[in-house]
Amino acid sequence: MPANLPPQYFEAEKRYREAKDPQQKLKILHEMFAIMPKHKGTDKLQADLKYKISKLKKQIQQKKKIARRGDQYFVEKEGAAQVVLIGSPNAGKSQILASLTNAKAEVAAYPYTTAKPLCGMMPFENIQIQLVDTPPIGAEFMEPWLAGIIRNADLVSLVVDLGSEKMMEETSAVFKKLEEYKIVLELEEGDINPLDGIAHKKTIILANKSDLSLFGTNWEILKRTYQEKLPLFYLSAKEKINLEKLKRFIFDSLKIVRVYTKTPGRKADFEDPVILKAGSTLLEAAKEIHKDFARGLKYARVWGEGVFDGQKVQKDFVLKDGHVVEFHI
Ligand SMILES: Nc1nc2c(ncn2[C@@H]2O[C@H](COP(=O)(O)OP(=O)(O)O)[C@@H](O)[C@H]2O)c(=O)[nH]1
Ligand SMILES: [Mg+2]
Repeated sequence: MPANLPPQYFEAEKRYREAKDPQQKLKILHEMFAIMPKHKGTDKLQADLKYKISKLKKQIQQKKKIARRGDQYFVEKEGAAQVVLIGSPNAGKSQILASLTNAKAEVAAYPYTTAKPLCGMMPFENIQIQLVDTPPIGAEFMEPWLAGIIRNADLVSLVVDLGSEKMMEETSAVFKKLEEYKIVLELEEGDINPLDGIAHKKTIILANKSDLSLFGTNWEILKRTYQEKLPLFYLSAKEKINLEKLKRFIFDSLKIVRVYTKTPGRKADFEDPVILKAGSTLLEAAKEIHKDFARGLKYARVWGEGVFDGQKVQKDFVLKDGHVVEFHI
């Protein structure tokens, strides 16, 4: 049966797509639901809208919770993941934020320009990744609240200054300072041991200023010292060397997958992926969307890498980046 949607519905849908504020989006979704004629032909569309509404409500609720914590500088997570940029003074953290996002970071040749965290959204393909710029860390200084921000981030990017004569000293000072705050920078994220409270943070090293003449020497030293421990990547934020590859590198390091949901007989929504940890199963994806979804889940049909089109899969099926999923409840 055709849905026969009235023109007001399409007008509202257009406003929905253009709206940026989650509260506004939610209002429009309710409006769309009200306008839509309720009959067999719109069953799937109704379910789709209900799902979008519940997901958005959940997101808004989550934001409120975080805001209520009241920490002076707590950066609310936004987008697919949060990546914090840390490092010694003048390494180019603010320049990286400025080059990858629309944020107006203050870049300056003197240290301590950045006194507060500042964030911006880095577009990558169809998602946005949040970058957080922070004040410098050195042997003798670190803002105490920075520890909370690092602990909370999904990924730590340690920015290293390839143009500095003191690159190695500056870099090891960051590791040491963080250990005073019970933060260890590591290859993989680890659980916090309740006995020692140490946070093991998944970290990548971004070696910046590859345009400078010390690059060759310093990059070799850096690799020799750290390549067994942490993933390394060089770039020049200022001269825009390797920036596109950097976005991919950050995305890959986050180990997240994007899956797209569809309802039977309709196309997938490729604009609004569900973000999951790599290795997540179908059941975990369902939980991420809505607890009712997970409770009633029978099976799903999946399209994409490693499956044939519409392959029927069970709850323990591991989803891959780009998979299209049709849940059957
Ligand atoms: N040559 C060069 N200079 C850079 C690069 N990135 C940043 N800088 C310079 O390094 C200085 C410190 O940069 P900034 O982003 O403020 O460093 P932060 O203290 O880590 O935030 C500024 O003078 C920048 O112009 C780069 O890729 N190459
Ligand atoms: Mg700065």
